[in-house]
Amino acid sequence: MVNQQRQPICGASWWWQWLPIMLLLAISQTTDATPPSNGDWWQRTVFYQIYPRSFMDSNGDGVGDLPGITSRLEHLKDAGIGATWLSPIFRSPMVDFGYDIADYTAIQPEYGTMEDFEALLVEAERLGIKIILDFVPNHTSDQCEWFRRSVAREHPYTDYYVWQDGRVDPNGNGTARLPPNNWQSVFYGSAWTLHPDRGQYYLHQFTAQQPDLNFRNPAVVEEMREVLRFWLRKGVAGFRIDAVNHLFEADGFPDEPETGTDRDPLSYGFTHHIYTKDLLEDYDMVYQWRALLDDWSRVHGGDARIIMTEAYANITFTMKYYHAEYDDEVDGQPRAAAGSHMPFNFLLITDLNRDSSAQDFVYTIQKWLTYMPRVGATANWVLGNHDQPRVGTRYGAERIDAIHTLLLTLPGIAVTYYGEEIGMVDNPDAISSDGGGGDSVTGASDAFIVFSRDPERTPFQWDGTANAGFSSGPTTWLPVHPNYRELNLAAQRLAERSHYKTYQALVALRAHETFRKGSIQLVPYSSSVVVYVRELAEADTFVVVINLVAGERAVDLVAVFPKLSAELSVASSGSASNYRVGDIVQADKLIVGGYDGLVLRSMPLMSRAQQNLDGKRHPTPATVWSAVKDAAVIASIIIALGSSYYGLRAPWQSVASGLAEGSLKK
Ligand SMILES: *[C@@H]1O[C@H](CO)[C@@H](O)[C@H](O)[C@H]1NC(C)=O
Ligand SMILES: *[C@@H]1O[C@H](CO)[C@@H](O)[C@H](O)[C@H]1NC(C)=O
Ligand SMILES: CC(=O)N[C@H]1CO[C@H](CO)[C@@H](O)[C@@H]1O
Ligand SMILES: [Ca+2]
Ligand SMILES: [Ca+2]
Repeated sequence: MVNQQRQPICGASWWWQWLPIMLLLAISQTTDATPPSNGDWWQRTVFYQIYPRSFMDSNGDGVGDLPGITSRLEHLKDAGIGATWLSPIFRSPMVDFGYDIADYTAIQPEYGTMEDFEALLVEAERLGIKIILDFVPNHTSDQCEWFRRSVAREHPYTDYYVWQDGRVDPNGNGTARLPPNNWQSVFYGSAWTLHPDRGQYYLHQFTAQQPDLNFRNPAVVEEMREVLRFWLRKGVAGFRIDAVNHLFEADGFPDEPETGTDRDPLSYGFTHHIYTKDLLEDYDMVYQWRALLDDWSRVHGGDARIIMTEAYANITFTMKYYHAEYDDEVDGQPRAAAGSHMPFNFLLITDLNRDSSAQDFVYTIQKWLTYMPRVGATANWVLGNHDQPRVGTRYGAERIDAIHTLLLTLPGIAVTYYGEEIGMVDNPDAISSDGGGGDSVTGASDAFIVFSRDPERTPFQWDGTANAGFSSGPTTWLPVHPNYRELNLAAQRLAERSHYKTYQALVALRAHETFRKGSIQLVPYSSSVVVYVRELAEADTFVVVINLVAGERAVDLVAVFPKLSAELSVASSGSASNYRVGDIVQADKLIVGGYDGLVLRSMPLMSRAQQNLDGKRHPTPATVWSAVKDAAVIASIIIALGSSYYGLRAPWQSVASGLAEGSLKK
């Protein structure tokens, strides 16, 4: 009787037992079919944004500068960072702290000289750190020589900017004029300002001191190309391009349709920006700049020069920056154009915060991976910048390590804003401070800039000495956060565990080939726990467990990832975690502490598959059950991922190729 009952289970079980192994083989085969290369330098490294005013002051005037940056580049090396992009360092009246450029090829005097910049490049080269510059093509400062000459209608500058006559005011006395149309500035108010000397209105999508360049004028396009060449000759590794989706405006300057949701006609939300944002010409300009950089690298040799693009746009628009494929063909191949290496992914900033659930995290991360082109694209994750509250302020200081665990173990490139590696938080005192002009564009109504941006721009906290070691002067341009005596780099380097130590360890860990090339499967384990597995054939498998809430949580990882080894070793943990690196945990009964972020290492896939094949173990009810769960989970993942995007192949296959190392090679 007992035997009769067992028989069918064994009979039916043979293929269940083999299913996971067949799937494992399928995975390894698909991975072998497209051997992942080691990737280019920019696909392997962590990028770090330096806000030059706030990084390090070398001469005691309270303002950060280039020699200051040079003196502290060792810190980036120590953290494991391989590239940094500098917010604008060019000559500027600083109405928008350097995003209003008066001379694209001169250094702002308070930041130093061209020699200082060259010295910075030399030191960066010595340390193996790439320097990326901020390129602000949409507008210049109204103090720019080009603008002065354009106002005076001096050839060839007459049409360097976007000039229009005013409209006759229907309620006026006949000479009164109104702005040419209903377009608003991102920073509130009409996008048009009348220039009395020229008697015409000029367009400014940002502040009135930032007149938009006229990209429909080929001379302007060529000027900007020359700016890129100027800095390439100096030896920079590429450019981060600012506000790239505002470059072009529609011909004929038609009124924009009203949204109907915002009553204030001067507010940016009053209209749909269909004629001033995300125009097709914007993408084309990026493809042209990419071609310039690729040509440069071909002619001059050396590592690829790269483009990072900033555009707060919806996901379909953002993805178009990666590359274009056209309907026609060239030499029998579909005509294509490469674009941005990194269209900035702001989803961790715009779509998630301290109130987000595990489902929100999984959905948001999956969103980028789902919309990203399947080949020739590398994912990127931007956690912060100078326009956004800091991570500890947005997500809560207690989640800093957990969020860094996420950032640094997702597939693709990670971008860190200065100070986040030590868990700096916003300094609310910075709002009221004068700050040498304060945040001139406070009151901005764009969805992404709500309050003053100064609190997240305060000086880097190097140590516990006066001004946090940032400046030897009597004052600093923005007040140092009062928590600097406890929260500073020197203290965190000395401590056995700290935000910095966690960050540094994660950066080192992500050099592992599984993080660089492996697939990802994400699961909301519960509403408060995110888990995902990163795997690559013949390499270690890693599981990441993020607990978003204060309470301890019990997690049965085997229930969601049946192929894991029974025991896992801790590869990284948060600075307040109960676990230390090297601790062994049970995959089926893991207790994860409040706000902890854990990276756990499992045995490599292939060796386990091999063991199973060699061992020819007899199926026990446990192995049968685990195989059933295995199949059920895989089926649910296929359903979850959706067959239209992933095709009808194993989900692993397209996820792996979706991670797509390799730039769009031409
Ligand atoms: C007409 O109105 C404009 C603007 O309100 C004003 O500057 C100008 O002096 C007025 N002209 C006459 C003739 O009243
Ligand atoms: C992005 O906006 C465009 C234009 O409004 C629209 O066609 C497209 O569907 C949007 N994409 C998403 C994902 O909402
Ligand atoms: C994140 C970022 O760089 N934002 C900038 C976008 O462009 C405007 C105008 O140049 C700046 O004010 C923002 O700081
Ligand atoms: Ca200084
Ligand atoms: Ca523009």
